[in-house]
Amino acid sequence: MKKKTDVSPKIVRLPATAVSLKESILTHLKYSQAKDPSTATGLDKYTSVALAVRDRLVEKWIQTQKSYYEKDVKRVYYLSMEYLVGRALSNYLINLDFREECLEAIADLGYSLEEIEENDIEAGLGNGGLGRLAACFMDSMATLGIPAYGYGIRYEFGIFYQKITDGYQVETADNWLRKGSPWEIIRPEYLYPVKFYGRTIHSLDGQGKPICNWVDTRDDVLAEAYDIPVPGYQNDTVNNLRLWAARSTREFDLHHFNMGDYVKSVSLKQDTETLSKVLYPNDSLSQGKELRLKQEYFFVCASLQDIIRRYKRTHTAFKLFSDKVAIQLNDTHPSLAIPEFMRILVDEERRPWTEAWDLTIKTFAYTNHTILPEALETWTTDLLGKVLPRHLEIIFEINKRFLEQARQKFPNDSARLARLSLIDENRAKSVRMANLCIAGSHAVNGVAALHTHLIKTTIFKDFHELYPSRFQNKTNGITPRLWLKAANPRLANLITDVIGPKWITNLDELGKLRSKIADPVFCAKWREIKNSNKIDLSAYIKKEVGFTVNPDSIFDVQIKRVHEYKRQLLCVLYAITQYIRFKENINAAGAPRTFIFAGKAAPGYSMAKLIIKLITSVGKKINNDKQTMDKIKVIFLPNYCVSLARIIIPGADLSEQISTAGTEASGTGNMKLALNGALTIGTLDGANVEIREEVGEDNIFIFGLNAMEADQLKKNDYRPENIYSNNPELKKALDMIRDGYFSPGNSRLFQPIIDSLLVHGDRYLILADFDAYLNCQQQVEALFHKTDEWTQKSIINTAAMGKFSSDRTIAEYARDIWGVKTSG
Ligand code: D6G
Repeated sequence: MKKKTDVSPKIVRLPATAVSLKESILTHLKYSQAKDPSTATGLDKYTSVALAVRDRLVEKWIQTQKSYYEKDVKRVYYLSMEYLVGRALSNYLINLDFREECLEAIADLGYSLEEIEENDIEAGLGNGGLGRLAACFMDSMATLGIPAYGYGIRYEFGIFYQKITDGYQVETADNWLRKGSPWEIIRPEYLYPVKFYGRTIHSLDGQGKPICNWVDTRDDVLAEAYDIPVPGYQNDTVNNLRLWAARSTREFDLHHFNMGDYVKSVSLKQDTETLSKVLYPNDSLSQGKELRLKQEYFFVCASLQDIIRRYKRTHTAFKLFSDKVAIQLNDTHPSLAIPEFMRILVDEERRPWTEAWDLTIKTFAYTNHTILPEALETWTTDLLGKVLPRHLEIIFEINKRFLEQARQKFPNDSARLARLSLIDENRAKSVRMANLCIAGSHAVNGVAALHTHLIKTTIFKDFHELYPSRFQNKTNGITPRLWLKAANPRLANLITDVIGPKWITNLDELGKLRSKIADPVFCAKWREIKNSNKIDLSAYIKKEVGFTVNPDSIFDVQIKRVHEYKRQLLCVLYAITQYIRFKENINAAGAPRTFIFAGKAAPGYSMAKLIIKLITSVGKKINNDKQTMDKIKVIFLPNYCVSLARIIIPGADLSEQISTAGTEASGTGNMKLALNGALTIGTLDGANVEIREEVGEDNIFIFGLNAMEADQLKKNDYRPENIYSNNPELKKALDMIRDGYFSPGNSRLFQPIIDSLLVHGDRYLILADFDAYLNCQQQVEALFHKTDEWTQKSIINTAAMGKFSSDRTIAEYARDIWGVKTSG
């Protein structure tokens, strides 16, 4: 028999060439997918490409993680309930600088790029801005070489898929994992128990010290780790995003199994696993549901066990913990990490309370994302005490000690202490999670300058007076890798041709484009690119919703979650007014306009859903009106998501950022659109204020009440009905909605919208800002006719976006909050 020769295996670093990649793809097609080219489906091809690309990440991934241990670095842990990463493949190809080679390999193999992309399902594990911010931050942390970890939940169903049926939003489940994901690697060795319910027993230990046991828990689950690589941009860092999936603690429930009820025992297993089943589809709205509370605890409990396990690999005592660990809480959703960390230190590690609390404060930092009262999380003490009895006791103890300290600073001020308290004694007694976060963190930040000012002077005024040095601003940012290089290759290439590629990791470099505004050749190229992008977007619109739009019209874009405070309604009212003007005199109001809306509404938020129905109904009427159809269109594109944003944003002329001043904490869509050369029409809200500072007031359209004026108006005698009566154009638009012009056969359909404005006080001051908004749109019209000037302003907008790179934001967190170095 012929003897097999044993050649000692050598692992070679896989070359990043098209030839080698092609070979890897074919290897994966055969050995991972068990297919040959004649039987390979689109999914097989995609998976093989993805695995071949992933292979090229793996060595850096292993090496990065190993070096973190070897160097015993300080690690940053970003705890977020949401990560809206979008499609993975193109991200990876950009950051690995591997796109061209990959396209070549795909072409050589005769695969269609479209087919590959179609199978690259977007991971929509987030609702909107907050989740997308977490994804941008992961990208920047890796790019800046920060030893960072993202922790979150591996929802089986991410944000719902939005269909529009008969003009209404219809939600369908987003089964993103149905065909598996080649990017995640299961780590069954990291499996942590998470307990719920039960009761506490207090006693004394052998040395007479108090001890607490949490016993009789039920519905316990296990958290199982799935790792997703996060590469930096063309560096050797590959960080880890670790998402937890719920697993049953008992593969079989013994009782039922012994009774012979096999099916029941398996279905009980299913029940406990529902914990990581579905993302709550609410943005800026807290609902107080038990399952949500359990999700929040599930993920922080697993994450803390993992963080401590990793710390203990190189350290025995907790003394150095906060020198080696920084934990950032993305909003209050992970706030239970604070009492959980205290529980571990005090009950399990037997550390004294004061030492534990000191470590907690040094370790944790909290980002606030909203001042809307309905979004601030509270949990009733009844519910929290039932689900997590020990944690409620710890929160009470934290509160007792915290209020004692506050009382020393503010003696005889019981009203203030009631406001500072972690417990709201009014209404149903409940825990204020934001207060818990501020008490337990060394740094609290808002996400734009105005927002930070507002939290310091309104909702957290008392806290700011108690701990002035804890409060900081960290204006949000976006990653230029995704939002310019990947989303808008035409523009990215032009920019690189002119100023070189440094902007990709140093966005301030874009400032160099300012010198080009006087160069007519460059301006012409800039304009051509916008036009090409608009033509692409028009084709997408035609394909998706069947309407033909004019690429020469102003592409007026409002893309974001649908929420009353964001005021999609204001924009629709303007669209109706324009329509009436065109109807009355077709040559009246100048430039043709295409309004483009996209956004999801929370499934339980009926007013937001009705606003979607209004937009689609107005669109249906207007888009089919032969008299005006060349002048005005109203488009609603279904299922807004990262992939759709990438299609719309490069083709936008005008960016609508028109929230009531004082309501939008930052916004990041405003940054994405301006980075791609759209001009902003907006209020002085969120980061718009800073965008104005950067682009200059001549290059942005600002209108309406500022935050102080809006607040004053609401406190005083605001009478929207008077504005309605006194403004004939507004009145006409509202009357048309009320009288069923856009809802033939159902004239009362939109009555709740009218009532919200005229009967219920117009909480978001739409009527108060209407006139100013229309006047401002007039200026937009006038400028759009001056093509050269518009183009110059578009260039200036892109040129001025340096500040809004998430690299800048993350560098500030690293320096001011986490105390870690960046490689930049
Ligand atoms: C990633 C990459 C893998 C590494 C692991 C480390 O999955 O190579 O071993 O992270 O995880 P921890 O042990 O640091 O949790």
